[in-house]
Amino acid sequence: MSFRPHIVSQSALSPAARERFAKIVGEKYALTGEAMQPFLREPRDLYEGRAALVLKPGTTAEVSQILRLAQETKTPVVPQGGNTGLVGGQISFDGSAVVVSLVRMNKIREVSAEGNYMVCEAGVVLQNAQEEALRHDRLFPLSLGAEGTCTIGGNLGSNAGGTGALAYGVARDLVLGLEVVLADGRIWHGLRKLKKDNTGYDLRHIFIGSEGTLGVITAAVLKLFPAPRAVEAAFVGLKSPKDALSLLNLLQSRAGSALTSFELIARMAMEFNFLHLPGARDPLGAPHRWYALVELTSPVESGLRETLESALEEAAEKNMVEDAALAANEAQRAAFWKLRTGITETQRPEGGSIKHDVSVPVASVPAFLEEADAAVIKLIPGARPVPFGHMGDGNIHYNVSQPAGADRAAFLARWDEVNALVHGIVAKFGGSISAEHGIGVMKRDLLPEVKDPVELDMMRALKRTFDPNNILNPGKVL
Ligand code: FAD
Ligand code: 2HG
Ligand code: ZN
Repeated sequence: MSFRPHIVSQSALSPAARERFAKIVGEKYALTGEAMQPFLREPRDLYEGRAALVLKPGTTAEVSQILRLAQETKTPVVPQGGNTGLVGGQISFDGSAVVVSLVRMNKIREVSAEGNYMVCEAGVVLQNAQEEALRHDRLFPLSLGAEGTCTIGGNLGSNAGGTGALAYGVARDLVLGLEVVLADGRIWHGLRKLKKDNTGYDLRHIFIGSEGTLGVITAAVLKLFPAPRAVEAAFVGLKSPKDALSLLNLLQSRAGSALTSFELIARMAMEFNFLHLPGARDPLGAPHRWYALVELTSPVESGLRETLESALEEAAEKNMVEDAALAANEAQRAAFWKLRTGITETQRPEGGSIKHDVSVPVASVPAFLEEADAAVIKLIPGARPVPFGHMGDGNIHYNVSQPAGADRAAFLARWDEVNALVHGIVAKFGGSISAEHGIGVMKRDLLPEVKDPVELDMMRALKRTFDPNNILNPGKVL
C-alpha cells in the first residue's frame, strides 16, 4: 500500500510544552516511551505510529485545556478511542504530535428510560453502553465486532455502521446531541435531547464521521429503543448472492421492520473460521457456497419464531435457500454471531489480506460480487476473495486473501492495483469505496478520485473554518 504519512511538523515537542501538557492531566496520565506503544499500533498491524506524548484526560475541561495549549504551540492532536479503527485514522504519524486518548472519560452521565436517551462520555466502551441501556429495559442498537473495545467517541468519530444498521441506522442516526471541544479549546455544549430542533444548521452531523479532524467529541446524547422481548436468528445456506437478495426481500416483506440484521458470508470465510476460530462448528450439515445470518427482533412477544420459520419454508419452496438452522437458544444464537464477527480475526492467519469496505445499491450486490471475483482471480490467479458483510445495507467487506502459501509482502505490494480494480467495479455500480470504516489515511489519497470536486471544496472549507491551523488529526481524510 503506497501510503505517505503527512508529516505536519518536523520539530520535536519542546520539553517546556511537554511539561505543560503533562501538567493538565497529571504525570500518571501523560505517557511517553514504551508506555505509548499500545496507542501507536492498530488492529491489522498495517501502521506503526509515532508521537511525542499520549495524554489521557479525565474531563471535558482537561480536553479543552489540551486543545488550547495545542493551538498555542501548534501541536498536532490525534484523538483516539478504543483504537479499533480500520483505516489508520486514530494513529499518529508525527513524532511531535500528542495522542489524546479519551478512554478515561468513561462515565455514563445519565440514562432516561422514559425519555429514551442516555448521555455517555466519549470513552464509554460500546458494550458498556449497551449493557447499561438493557439494565434500564432499553436497547442501544449500535453493534459491531469490536464492541468490547471500541468507544462511543470512536463510533461517532467514524460514524460506525455494524450489524444493526439495517433496522436502526448508522451511528449518526442514533445521536440527539453532542458535546465537542473545538480546535481552539472552546466547548460546544450541544447535549440536546430534542427530536425536533430546526434552529439553524445541524452541527452534530459535521462532527459525526469527521474522524477527529474537526473537533474532539467528549460526550453524546444517544437514542434508546424498547428492549427486545423476542430475538430469533437463522443461519442459512445459499447457492448464490442472487438468492440471498431474494431472501432479503422476502424476509423484509414477511417480517417488516422486525428484520434487524441480514449478513452475507462467503464459504471461504467459513473455512477460515473452521481453521482458526476456537470452537467454531458448521451450523449446517453440508457446505454451501454462500451463507446468510439473519436476525429478527421484536419489543413484544409476537410469534417471531413462526414468522421466521414460515418465511424460510416459503424461501425453500421457491428454491431460494438450500438449508437453514434456527438458533434453538441464546448459546446457539451467540455461536452463529461468532461465526460472523470472528471473520476479521480468522483472515489474519491466512496471510496478507487486501481490504475493500464498499457499498453498492443493495440490488447490485450479486452483480458486483460476480464481477469483482472474476476480475480479482484473473489479475492474481489463486487469490482468495473473502466477501462478507452487511448485505442488507449493500455493504460488503470485499477482502482478498493472498493465494495459499504465497509471499505475504509480494501480495500486499499489489494493494493499490487490486484496490483500483475493485473500486473501478464499485464505481460502475455507483457505489462507495468506504461504506463504514471511513477514510483515515488508508483511503485519503483515493478520495480526490471518487469525490465530486465541489464536495471536496466544501469539505476543505469546513476544515479551514473549524481548524484553521490544521492541528486536529492532520493528514487524515483530506
Ligand atoms: P478509534 O479507532 O480510536 O478512532 C476511530 C476514528 O475516530 C479516528 O479517526 C479517531 O481520530 C476518531 N475519534 C476517536 N475518538 C474520537 C473523539 N472522541 N472525538 C472525535 N474523533 C474521535 N466498523 C464499523 O463501522 N462496522 C463494523 O461492523 C465494524 N466491525 C469491526 C470489527 C472488528 C473486529 C474491528 C477491529 C473493527 C471493526 N470496525 C467496524 C471498525 C471500528 O471498530 C469502528 O470504526 C469503531 O467505531 C471505532 O471506535 P474506536 O473507539 O476504536 O475508535
Ligand atoms: C465487520 O463488519 C467489520 O466485521 C470488519 O466491519 C470488516 O474485517 C473487516 O474487513
Ligand atoms: Zn462491517
